[in-house]
Amino acid sequence: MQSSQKEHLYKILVIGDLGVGKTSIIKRYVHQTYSTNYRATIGVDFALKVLNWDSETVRLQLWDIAGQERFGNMTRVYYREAMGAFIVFDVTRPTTFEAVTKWKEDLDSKLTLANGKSITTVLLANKCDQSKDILVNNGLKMDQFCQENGFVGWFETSAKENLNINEAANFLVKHIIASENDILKSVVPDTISPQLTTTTKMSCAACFKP
Ligand SMILES: Nc1nc2c(ncn2[C@@H]2O[C@H](COP(=O)(O)OP(=O)(O)OP(=O)(O)O)[C@@H](O)[C@H]2O)c(=O)[nH]1
Ligand SMILES: [Mg+2]
Repeated sequence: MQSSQKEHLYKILVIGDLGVGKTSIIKRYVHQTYSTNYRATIGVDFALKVLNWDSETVRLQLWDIAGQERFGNMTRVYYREAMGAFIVFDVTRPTTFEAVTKWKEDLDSKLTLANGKSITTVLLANKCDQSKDILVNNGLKMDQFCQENGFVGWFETSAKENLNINEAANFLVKHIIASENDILKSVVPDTISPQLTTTTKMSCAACFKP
């Protein structure tokens, strides 16, 4: 029965510099469409993607944040309660890769999970249909960059040719579910510890008489 199915709702941020392809990636992922026209996002847009995940339902609430917001003060508001993020750059424009660490710092400084860790973040090297950038071709260097900067992984994507977008999303969801279990584990011991201390003080049986 559908009503007995477990459901997850995750807020996912999609951030990165102007024109790197955030909106195109989301449109491709959610609506299976692509356009060469560029219309800059103003503020934030939303999209919902529903996934069947084993026998459960995962709803991804995708927050498509305008590249120009890096220079504004609204990101703190947009980031609130997100569980995961994609940081996107354009492989044909090195300045958008340089901005990746700025976006990551902005995110980590404004949002942490209940266990104090930063949210699960995946790096997307988009427009890989256009250019084989030296940086991205050197996979080892990218792996190291991810490790040093707190990304769980990276993917070469193309919204135009529909490359690796589903794979990147599944990878992100898998890591979010793992981190959610981690948070639950870290919270439970705190709630039961007061009961443990009372049991050590049960030296006087009379105290427990009605
Ligand atoms: N060749 C190629 N072009 C792409 C790809 N993804 C996006 N584009 C093009 O890049 C331009 C910008 O794409 P958008 O998705 O609007 O970029 P954005 O990151 O949402 O930009 P802002 O909303 O301004 O932050 C558009 O003209 C797209 O057609 C891709 O994978 N390959
Ligand atoms: Mg956009």
